Amino acid sequence: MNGTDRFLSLWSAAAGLAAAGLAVAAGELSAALLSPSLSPVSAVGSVVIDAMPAPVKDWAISLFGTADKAAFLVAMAAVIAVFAAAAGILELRRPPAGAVVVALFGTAGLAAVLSRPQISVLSLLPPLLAVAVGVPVLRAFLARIRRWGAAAPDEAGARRRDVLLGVGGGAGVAVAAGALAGTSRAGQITTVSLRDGVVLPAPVTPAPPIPAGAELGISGLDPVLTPAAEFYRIDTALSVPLVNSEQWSLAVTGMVDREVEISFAELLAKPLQESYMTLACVSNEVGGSLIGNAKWLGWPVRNLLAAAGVREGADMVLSTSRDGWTASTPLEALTDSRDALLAVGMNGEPLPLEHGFPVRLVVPGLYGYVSATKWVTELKVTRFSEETAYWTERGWTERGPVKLSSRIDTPSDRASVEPGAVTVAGMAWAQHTGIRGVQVRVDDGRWQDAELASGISVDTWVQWSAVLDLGSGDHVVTVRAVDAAGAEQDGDVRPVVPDGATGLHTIRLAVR
Ligand SMILES: Nc1nc2c(c(=O)[nH]1)N[C@H]1C(S)=C(S)[C@@H](COP(=O)(O)O)O[C@H]1N2
Ligand SMILES: [Mo]
Repeated sequence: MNGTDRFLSLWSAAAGLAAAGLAVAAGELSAALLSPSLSPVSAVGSVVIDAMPAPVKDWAISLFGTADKAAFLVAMAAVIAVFAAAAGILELRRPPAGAVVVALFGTAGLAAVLSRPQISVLSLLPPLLAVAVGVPVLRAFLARIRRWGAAAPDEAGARRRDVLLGVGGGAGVAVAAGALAGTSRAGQITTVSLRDGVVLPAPVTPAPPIPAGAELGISGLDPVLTPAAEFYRIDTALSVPLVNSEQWSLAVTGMVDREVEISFAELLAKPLQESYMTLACVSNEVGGSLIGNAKWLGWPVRNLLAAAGVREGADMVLSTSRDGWTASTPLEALTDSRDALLAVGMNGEPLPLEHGFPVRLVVPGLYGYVSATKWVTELKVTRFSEETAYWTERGWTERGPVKLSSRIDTPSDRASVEPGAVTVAGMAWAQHTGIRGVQVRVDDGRWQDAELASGISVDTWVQWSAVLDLGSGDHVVTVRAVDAAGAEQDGDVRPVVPDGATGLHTIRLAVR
C-alpha cells in the first residue's frame, strides 16, 4: 500500500462513519417523530441487554453505577463506529461489501425492532429509512473518493474538495439530526418519567361500579370499557406533544372577572371525581370505530370557571392545546350539571401521552372536536360570534352535539353463518341523553326489540344483542336505536361533514 492508498483508506473510513451517522440519525429522527418506542438504537440496545448474561450485567452496573446506560450507549456507538469505518474501507477495496455491511446493520436494527413488544407497520420505517439513507450515501461518498484517487494532478484539488464537502457536510448533517433526535428523545424520557411518577389521588366522588349486566360477554362485541391502549386516537399532532407536568399550567382568560391559573399539583389537590364517559369522533362513519368508553378522573370545569367568574354575555369557551389546536365548547355544557371534566386520569392511570397528558377536557354529549381538548393549556371565555375553533375554520359546524347512533359489532359484514338462531350484537349511544331501546330488522321484515344490557350512565354507550332466526340465503340486518327522550335514530344517510354522519348501520350475511 502506498501513501495515496493509505490516504484514500482513511477518507473511506471517514466516509463510512459519516454515512453510518446519517443512517442512524435518519432512523432515530424518524422514530422520534413517529413514536418514542420505535428507536432502532434503543431496540438494539434492549435486545443486547436482555441477552447479556446476568454476571456481565451486574459487573457493568457495579462498574458504572447509575451511568450504566450512558456507558452502554457509548459502547454501542463505539461498536457501530468500528464497523462503519471498516465498511467504508471495504467499500473502497471490494464494493459493494461495505454497503452490504451497512445493510446488515440495518437488518439487525429491523430484527431488534420487530422483537420488541407492540410492533406495527410503522415500526419498520425507522430501520428501513436508515438503510435507505446509509447505503446510497456510502456509495456516493466512495465514488467521490475513487474519482479523487484516479484524478489527474491538475484535477486533484477539485476532486479533493468534492470529498471534503461531501463527507464533511454529511457528518455535519448527521450530528445536527442526531442532536435533534436526542433532544426530542430526552423530552420524551422526561415526560414519560414524570407521568410514571404521577400518583393519582383517590376520587372524592367515585364512579358507581359498572353494573354486572353491562357486559354481555359476546365474542366480537366491543367491551363496554375500552382499554386505553385500544382507545382510538384522533388529533392533528404529527408527533405527540411532550408536556412537562411540573411546568404545565392552565389559564382561564377572556370574559372573566379575574384571570386564574392552576398548576398540575393544584389540580391534583382538588376534590376529584370519577365518571364513565363515551367519547366519539365526528368523523366516525356509520358503523365505524372512532368511539370509545373510559373511566375519567378529573375536576369539574365549572369549578374553575366559577373561580374566574364568567361575565355576562359569554356563550363559548375556546380551549387551546399546547400545540395550538382549539375547540369551541358551548359555555352551558361546561357550567351545567353534567360531568364536564378537566381530566387527569383515564381508566385509573394518568392520561397516556397520546390522550393528552397531563390534562385534557372531556364533556359528555359533544363530539371530541368541540370539547375534548388534549394537552389543554388555556380556557378563553368568549362568544361564538368572536372566536372560531380549528375545525370550524375548516368547514365543520361550530357546535357538535353527538348524534344518537347504533352499530352492529358481530357478526361482521359479509360473514357466513349457519341457518337457524344467529346472535347479533353491538353498541348504541346517545351521550348525555341515554338509550331507551334498540331494534333490529332482517331484510324488509318487522323491527324486533333487541335486548339491552345494563347501562353504566346516560353518558356512556350500551351493549345490545338479539337472536335472529335466519333461513338460508343472503340477508341484510339493520339496527336502529331510540334515545331516552324518545327520539328515533335518523335513518337518512348523511356524510360525516359538517356535523356527524347519520344513517342506519347494516350488515350483509350469507346464511348457508
Ligand atoms: N390538542 C388536540 N386535542 C384534540 C384533538 C386535536 O387534534 N388536538 N382532536 C380532538 C378530536 S377530533 C377528538 S375525536 C378527540 C379524540 O380523543 P382521543 O385521541 O383521546 O381519542 O380529541 C380531541 N382533542
Ligand atoms: Mo374527532
